[in-house]
Amino acid sequence: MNPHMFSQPANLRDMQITDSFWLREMELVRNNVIPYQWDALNDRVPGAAPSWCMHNFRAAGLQQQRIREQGSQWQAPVYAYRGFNVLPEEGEEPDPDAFYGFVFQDTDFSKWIEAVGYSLARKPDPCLEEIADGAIDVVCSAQDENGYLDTYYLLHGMDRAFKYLKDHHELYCLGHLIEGAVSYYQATGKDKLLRAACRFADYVAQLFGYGEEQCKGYPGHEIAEMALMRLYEVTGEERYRDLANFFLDQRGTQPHYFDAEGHERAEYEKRAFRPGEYSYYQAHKPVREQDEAVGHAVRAMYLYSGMADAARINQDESMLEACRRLWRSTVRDKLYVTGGVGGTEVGEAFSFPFDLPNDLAYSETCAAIGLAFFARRMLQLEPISQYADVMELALYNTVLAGMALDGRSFFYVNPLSVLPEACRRDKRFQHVKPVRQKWFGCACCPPNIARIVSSVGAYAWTKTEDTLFTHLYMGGSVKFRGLTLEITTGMPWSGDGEAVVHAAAPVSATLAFRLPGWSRGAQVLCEGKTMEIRDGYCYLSGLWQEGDTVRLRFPMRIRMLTADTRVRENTGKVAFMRGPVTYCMEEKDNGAAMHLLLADAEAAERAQVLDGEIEGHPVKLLRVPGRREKPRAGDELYQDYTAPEYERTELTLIPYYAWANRGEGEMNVWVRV
Ligand code: FUB
Ligand code: ZN
Repeated sequence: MNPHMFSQPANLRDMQITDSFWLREMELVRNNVIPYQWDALNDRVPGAAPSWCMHNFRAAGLQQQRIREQGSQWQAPVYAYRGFNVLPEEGEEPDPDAFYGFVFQDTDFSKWIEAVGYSLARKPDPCLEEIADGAIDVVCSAQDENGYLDTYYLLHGMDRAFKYLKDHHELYCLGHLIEGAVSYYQATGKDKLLRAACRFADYVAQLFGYGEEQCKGYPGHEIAEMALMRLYEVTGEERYRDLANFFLDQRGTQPHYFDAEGHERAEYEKRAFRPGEYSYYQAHKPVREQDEAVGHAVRAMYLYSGMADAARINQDESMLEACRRLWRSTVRDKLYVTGGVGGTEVGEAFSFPFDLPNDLAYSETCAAIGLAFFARRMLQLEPISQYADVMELALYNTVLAGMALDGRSFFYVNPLSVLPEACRRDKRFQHVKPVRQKWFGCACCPPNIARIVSSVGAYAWTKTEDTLFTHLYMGGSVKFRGLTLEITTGMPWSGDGEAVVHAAAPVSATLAFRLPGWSRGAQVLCEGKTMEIRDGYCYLSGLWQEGDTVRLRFPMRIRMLTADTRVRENTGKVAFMRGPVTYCMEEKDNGAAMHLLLADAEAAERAQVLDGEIEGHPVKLLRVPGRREKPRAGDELYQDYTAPEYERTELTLIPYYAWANRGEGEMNVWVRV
């Protein structure tokens, strides 16, 4: 562990992204997704499942008002517990005082405001800020006098608050609230929401801890850990770091808190206690002893991110070791070639090593986002280019595939092979959608995309006292120690680019550039500086002056990849990548029955890269020599074997992130060879 190398993300207000690829995504989020999501949060999207999010905050705000007005006369309404997802009964008019939606519905707002904050940090917008301030007023009006702020319990009655840590999401709501509040504060300097988040965190910090009277529990769905660490870094208040450490250190210890909670719950519900399987929650053992990425994939990624923050902030070697092991398990054994994670729908979870089904994949958009969180935090701890390679893979592929090119519909699940008929007719595929959806009752993914896309610059650059790291290449500029580094690049279609220094006076600094793992013969060229290559980064140190130029030469070739043979699904198949972009075939270009298509063994050398356009969005297409196996359909299902016959053809591949933008059809990432 080398604390001298610990880095912090560059401030979004110190950078400008002008990149034609990422700026488009950011503008899409700013102009389409954020307003659309605001409508969704207010249940104003025709034909989409209602969110109930702002409804709940308004209802809880009204309740707070009544409490204030009626004082001790006020009688809390008694609503029967109606489950994890509360919906109005068939034909019932929604009750303006009641809670609806998932137990974590508040987080729709928190993720939205987080994206708004990042977007405002990039580009002020008084109109948007006014809407956001209004929303913050509504949210803050719902907060209890003691600081508690989760509308599910505020509206259902507080007697059972914090009694379902394993399955309900109060601490998850706290985590997202903190993330949103910090983002908005950093962008605007306005601290109303930050103060509300601190009050909620303070309340939780009083209740949870090692004290005799305090609760020994921790979140069933992680995120509070990394959020509290962030709150600590922003406010300097040690109690937030201590609370995060408490949650991490308690997790999975014996006697098991979830057992104790389960007994209490069973008694309350007058039923027998059912012992649980806690690996779903990554609580099967203490975090420092964990070595395999298991359970619900989003939870896992958020936990590991919090652990990486803790390792850095506490300079905790054993925590770092655990993070390294979990990283390796994730990317060595359980990562899709699209940068997605989570092989099974059962529990939205990781499966066993190398179990990476293409058509039944879960690969939730949020999990890929979580992987990028984890990767960036590992980079902050130790700048090793593999972390950035994986972060880039997740961002350019599964994260972007989660959103349509027009920003108006979304994928929750990101399969690597789709047969629309199977999605319609086979219940095993009910989680797989062949087209993006406008919104989801459980709308975790769309606002998560909005927040990561709006803050992508914080993944591109991190800095120490004397070193600025460029992890991802995107056009734009970033300020560092009195200089501005301006990058031009053709990414993701060309690896060549340039970084030019602007400085009024010479600045002594180190500029570190990642050598992308996908590039063979990557070169960073610069005159007059000391150069060192370490862990996949090129470090250039010296006195930087106006006009100093670093040339980036990252040859980009078509790569034809084969999987470890333990990935049973992919034996005899290949996947194509170019730079950080993973490709796929769509029925629209290749016809139906794509399982009969084969790529030639030497396809990578003979493939062509073509300029194309998908829904007005410029892309590079791949044209790959291959064959089509002649169909064999007779009277009998089974026949005596004869060698298959093939006809020559060319396969057309498009970037995976752009699939399903031209109607419904088959899609395959892995192709027979
Ligand atoms: O439980 C909250 C969120 O909903 C999870 O992160 C997602 O996987 C979805 O289950
Ligand atoms: Zn999600």
